[in-house]
Amino acid sequence: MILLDGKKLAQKIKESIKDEISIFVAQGKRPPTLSVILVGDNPASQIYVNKKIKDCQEVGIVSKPFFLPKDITQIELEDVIGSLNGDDEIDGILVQLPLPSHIDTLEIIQCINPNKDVDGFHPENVGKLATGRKGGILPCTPYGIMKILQEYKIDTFGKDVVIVGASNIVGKPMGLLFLWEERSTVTICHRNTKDLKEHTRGADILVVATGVPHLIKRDMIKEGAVVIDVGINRIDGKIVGDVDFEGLRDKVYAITPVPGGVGPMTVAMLLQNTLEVYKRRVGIL
Ligand code: BQF
Repeated sequence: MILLDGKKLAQKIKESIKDEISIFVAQGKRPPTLSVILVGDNPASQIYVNKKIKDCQEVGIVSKPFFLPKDITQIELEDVIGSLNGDDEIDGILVQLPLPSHIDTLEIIQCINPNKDVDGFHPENVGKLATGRKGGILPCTPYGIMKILQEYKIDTFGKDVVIVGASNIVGKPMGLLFLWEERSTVTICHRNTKDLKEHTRGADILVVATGVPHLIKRDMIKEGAVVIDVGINRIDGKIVGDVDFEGLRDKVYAITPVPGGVGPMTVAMLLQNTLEVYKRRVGIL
């Protein structure tokens, strides 16, 4: 069994981002700048935002945090984004999800300048992903998963890929990315899928992003499959994935651990996207 060490790969990517930025700064350029917006006090969101701020600092990206009250109105939040859109010193805008339920999330995402949309959630970037057009920004988690597969030389050509979970953040963009250049045959399963096991057992590559702890059991996969676990579930103090890692470990070809698998790669690709939009803005690309 090959352990797909996302933490190690994320560290390597962060090193190269750091080196690249230090060269730009030595040339007298301003550093990349990412604004990070957190609305309310969701504890998990606070942890993620703090991790992103810390990782920015580690690689030389200036982060500008905005901690906004949970009762902020739609218009007020849109105004904050509007002012960041118009600020030439800001390269990237990140709105931490989920937003409070009185906020229309899709409407907020639409307000972000697509050239500053480091999460890749704006419809213009989603459209470019869907049509295979270059020049868009890829969503961090699917992008990070592709980097893991590349790093471990796991070819996607002609493979049967099954994705469990059809979210706009992971499942759907992941499917579109596997479909690029018609490389893989993609099935996306979700909560209304009739017989989940029937699909997952056919997967050469299985990506699971459901938020259901240990949903995927040993009898649900094919021998020698590659299993990518996107789940992060807190169960009495312990963090577990959507995959029963211990049950699967001697049946798979390769598998990501939780923690230390996909999660660190998501944050690394956020930094990568921030560097990318910075280079476009400053005219390096
Ligand atoms: C690790 C996220 C669900 C909902 C909103 C490292 C992260 C997580 C795990 C992290 C995630 C998940 C993030 C590990 C960002 C990934 O060592 O295993 C890093 O910070 N993530 C988010 O911003 O919003 C979420 C999951």
